[in-house]
Amino acid sequence: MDVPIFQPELETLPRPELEALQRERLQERFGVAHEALPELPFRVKSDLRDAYPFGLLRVPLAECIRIHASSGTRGKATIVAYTRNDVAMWADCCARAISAAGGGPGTVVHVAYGYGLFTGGLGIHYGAERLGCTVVPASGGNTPRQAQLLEDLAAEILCCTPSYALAIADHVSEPARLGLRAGIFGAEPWTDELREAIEHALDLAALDHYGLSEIVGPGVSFECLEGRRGAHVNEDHFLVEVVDPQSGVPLPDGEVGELVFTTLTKEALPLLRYRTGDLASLTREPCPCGRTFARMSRVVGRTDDMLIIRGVNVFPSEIERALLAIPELAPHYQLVVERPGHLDQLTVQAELRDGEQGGERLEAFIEERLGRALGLTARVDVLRAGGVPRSEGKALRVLDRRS
Ligand code: DLL
Repeated sequence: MDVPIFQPELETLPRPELEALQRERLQERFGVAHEALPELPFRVKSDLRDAYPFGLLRVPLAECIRIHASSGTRGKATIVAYTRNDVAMWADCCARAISAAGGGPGTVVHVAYGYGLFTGGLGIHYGAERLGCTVVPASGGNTPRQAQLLEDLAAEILCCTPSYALAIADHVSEPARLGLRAGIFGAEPWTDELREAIEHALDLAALDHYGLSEIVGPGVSFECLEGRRGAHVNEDHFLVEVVDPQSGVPLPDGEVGELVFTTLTKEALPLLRYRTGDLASLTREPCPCGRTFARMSRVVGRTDDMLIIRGVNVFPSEIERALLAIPELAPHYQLVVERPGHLDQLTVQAELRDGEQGGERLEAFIEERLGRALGLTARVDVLRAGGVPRSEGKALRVLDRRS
């Protein structure tokens, strides 16, 4: 496979040079020596909330050309701002990702991430323009029309949340009639099992894409077509650490912990050691694509989305993996947690594939499977095809009705 690299002089920089560049930028931006980093305090989301809206800006607001906000699904939204240089750097980061998905000048890129305060739409859009692609700014919503546009305009790359990719696929009868080659999917957790389901439903290579508004938006890390085992962190702009979520002590490569980022080039809203709440591991092993940037694993969970059900720790991703291994089920589900009396009750709402038969035997079988995978009793409701609500952006997987 020969996929061009957008900025090879940076993306394939030998690691000693890359690390020297990081040290230099850390010193220049924050006056901090790299060795001193593990001793420094963390920044957290509440620092941004407390400084709402512009308390952490390091430049006058008049020098900012763009405002975005985090989706605010976990409390009040946080405001982020970008200088002109920040927007240009961000576009480069997203252009790298699109290039790694096989995009280039003239590639039709369909962006179905939401446009607006959410960073997904405009972030990827600027990256695609930077690369010289032909961008279809579809945004979210009107799903049947999305499917029609994909076919009519022959987009080769689809960008949206993985759950929305599946919702679009509901309206595609013959995936092979679309010209899709790759998908850039992120903004929410997903598993390799869901990757397979999407690849099958849309006949494309599905790539993971990670980012968060506080750091920049999309473009923090991206998978390449050749590797497809972890997302390259744009390490010339974002220094990444993985720390023990309890003690805050940095962990070695390969161990799962909380991702912490330091922005090395951002002007408007630089952040030193920002704790993301996202759990993943890192590897610096070489990748067949030639990029030297460290790769992060999939986000396996969040420090705050672990469900504690009757004392048992459960990550929604474990349930996703168990459900998607059952051939009768479609890749849509929702988890409902209630406390009808004194005890928590988890109900897993799964969905039948078109043409499959449900019934009590299937439900009992799934309950048994989940029991073995999670060490926990869950009630299972198998809904007819189309029964689980579809999302247009980030899927709402968990309805916690306990409080
Ligand atoms: O979701 C930015 C983005 C847009 C990323 C488009 C990728 C594609 P926020 O709304 O601030 O920003 O949400 C950030 O979403 O801390 C993770 O918990 C989660 N997240 C983002 N990408 C992934 C991913 C955007 N690939 C929060 N896998 C992050 C798992 C992800 N979780």
